Amino acid sequence: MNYPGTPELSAAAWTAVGVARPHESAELHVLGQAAYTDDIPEVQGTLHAALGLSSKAHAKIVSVDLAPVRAMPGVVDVYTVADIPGTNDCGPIIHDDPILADGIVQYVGQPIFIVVADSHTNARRAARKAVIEYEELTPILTPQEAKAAQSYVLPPLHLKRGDCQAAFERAPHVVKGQLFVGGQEQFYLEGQIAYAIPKENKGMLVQCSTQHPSEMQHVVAHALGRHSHHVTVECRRMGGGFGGKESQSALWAASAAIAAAKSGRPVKLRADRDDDMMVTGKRHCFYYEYEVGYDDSGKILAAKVDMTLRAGFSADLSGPVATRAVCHFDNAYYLSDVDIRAGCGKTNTQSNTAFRGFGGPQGAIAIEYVIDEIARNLGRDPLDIRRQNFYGKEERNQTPYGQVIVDNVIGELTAELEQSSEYRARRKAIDDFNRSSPVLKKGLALTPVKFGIAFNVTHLNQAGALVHVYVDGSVLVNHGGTEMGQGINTKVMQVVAHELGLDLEHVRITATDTSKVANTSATAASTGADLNGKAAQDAARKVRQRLADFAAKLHGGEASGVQFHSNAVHVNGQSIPFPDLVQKAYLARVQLWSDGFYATPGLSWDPKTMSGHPFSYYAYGAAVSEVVVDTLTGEWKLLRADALYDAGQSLNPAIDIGQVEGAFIQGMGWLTTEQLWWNKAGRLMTHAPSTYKIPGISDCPEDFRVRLFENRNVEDSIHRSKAVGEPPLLLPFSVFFAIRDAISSVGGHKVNPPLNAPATSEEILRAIAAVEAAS
Ligand code: MTE
Ligand code: LUZ
Ligand code: MOS
Repeated sequence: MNYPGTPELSAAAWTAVGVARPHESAELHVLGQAAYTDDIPEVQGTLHAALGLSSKAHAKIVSVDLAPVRAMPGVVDVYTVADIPGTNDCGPIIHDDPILADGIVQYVGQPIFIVVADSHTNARRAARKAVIEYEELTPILTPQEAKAAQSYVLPPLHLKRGDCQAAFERAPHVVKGQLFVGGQEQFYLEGQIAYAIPKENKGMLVQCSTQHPSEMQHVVAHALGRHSHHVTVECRRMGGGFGGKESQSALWAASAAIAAAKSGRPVKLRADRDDDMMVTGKRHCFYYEYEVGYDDSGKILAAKVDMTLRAGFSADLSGPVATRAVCHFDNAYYLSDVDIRAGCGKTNTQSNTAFRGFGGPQGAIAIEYVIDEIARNLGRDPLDIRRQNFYGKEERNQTPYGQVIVDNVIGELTAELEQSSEYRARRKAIDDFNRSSPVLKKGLALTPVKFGIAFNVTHLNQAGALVHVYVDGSVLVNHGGTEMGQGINTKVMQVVAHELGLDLEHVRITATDTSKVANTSATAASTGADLNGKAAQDAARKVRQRLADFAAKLHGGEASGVQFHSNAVHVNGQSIPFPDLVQKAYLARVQLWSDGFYATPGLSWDPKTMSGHPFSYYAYGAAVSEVVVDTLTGEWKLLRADALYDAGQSLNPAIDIGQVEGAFIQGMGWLTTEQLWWNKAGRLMTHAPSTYKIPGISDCPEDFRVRLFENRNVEDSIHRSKAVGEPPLLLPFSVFFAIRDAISSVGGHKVNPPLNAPATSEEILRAIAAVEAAS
């Protein structure tokens, strides 16, 4: 292998991590050459599948006539629950998630049968022709209805600390109210897809767009009544996952595999956008009832919240989502006496699932809403009330669930942002503007973020990797994480290149494959680079150690003195090009590949008491947003946003800034324009981009200043970096509260605008009317 033009650097100057590098597939992305699951060349004889969906929210199935489906052009076969060779279940934790409806349907969009045909279009046309008779049952659609009916998919969660009752009695002021925060569709650009190819002797290869290949492997094996070793799942990349492909790729993988097993032919199941939105779960909407006591300075003395999530018809990941919501209700604030409840309301809607933040955003926004109200009630700037309640460093530093915070930088980070965004000067300018502007009103808000990093299910915090050094000196890495655009492969390549002293172009990463690294966790909880980076580092270090031993044996000196940098191995005063040493090592029969493993240390969690040390560390951030609202139409615009995010010692600042920007805009969409709306019969009416509005480029602020906070992880994370995938989704709380601030100016900041999320134009007008009526 040729290593052209690499400058000779000293060991100290050489690094492959901590530097801005383009995404490993950036060029392929823009050239249209990056292969997604649907781009894999189809095997001869491939059939195409479509799902037949329930048209009722809650009903017994009286009869299903599939003859009209079979009679459609191109149809090869139709499969129902009776055709599933193994278990009819694709639930990730609790087994309440049928692949195909069995006698009862529980939401509009629930799959009842699989039709396979000679083309995608023929399969879709045929799927609509079934004649299904239902006996309707009463549906429960909203979290409020679920709460009233005590309809839950899991026992409610309860976290208590201190003595709320006594603290309320001491509190001079109390704020009490309700809030509704809507859900969100993941809207990955590449929809759900699986392509199942039968192999010899019960083998099944499933190419699948998934964040969780190992779980797809297990679900497919169960559905087929086979062992895990029969099933291989592979994913080179996703066109976005955002949590929507953590558990809910399973239905598609299992359906394609069932059809492939039954027909004996390769089967591709690609959801079109409407079906994808009708069938799969979304971010949970939350309904909150809160009561918070505080003193004259705005310090919170007692906080009580009861959250009800819309779980949908089955448990899916709602338990861990609710747990994360409970563990993020504190956000950046010390709450001495708390009583936090969360109930996963069972409703006749899609089974809600992971979405970037995983309940964290829903937990934290409630306390931010309350703090916003306290500030208005006291006539103070909300930033001052926030600061008043921040976690301390030596005291007031234990979370309600018992973890002591040892890495708190929220004070410094917020102070830096307050300065750099000129928060105080702009606050004054906005007050002046609003006094002379009767229709257009501006608003400003600064909101902080603290986000716990680790799966809150402890055993999931593990990862594996393989590093192969080939005889020509080129390196191939395989790890258990999946690439969904977030740049995990780029970061893992950097980590391996760093260990072996190579430039990035000598390292390549292959598709995630259950036959390479076994028993992997989902790429989720923002831990992908943390876990797989460490596992790959472990593997690379083992190879490096063998090479160092060999080099010292060959050239003298201590193995511990051998250095790897500048694409060469430096031993006893000599520099040997990496490929040359590798070649010699191979001939000397040195093992040039290795596995690696990592398990995050120090984690514990007791679900019964809801206490322990669930997070490895916390990531911090803050953002300032300035908006202008048209009080006659409810239209608004984000004029400027400043975000400061703590990525520790960033592995790749370019990728991390991209993650912060993307999460900010995605979170802004959740809180403003993206509205999920079900009709009275429980049919999701916003199931396409025509009716569901995600942010476009014109919604991004012209003035968008994203920076990384200078920091270093106090935990021994991979190169002292911090996770970046999810936490910045909470930064656009500042947009929501800036809108609320603008609305509040209509009443001279005397009345708390009752603003639910998403703050659509209609919701903004409703809140303005309420403020005017109360002023
Ligand atoms: N970025 C892109 N471009 N696409 C995605 O689907 N998913 C987010 C985040 N950033 C996502 C993304 C979610 S939900 C998670 S949990 C993390 O990436 C997962 O990747 P990581 O752990 O490697 O950061
Ligand atoms: N916990 C968590 C989880 O914090 N984030 C996740 O994505 C997750 N997924 C499954 C189970 N627990
Ligand atoms: Mo992300 S919601 O943890 O996949």
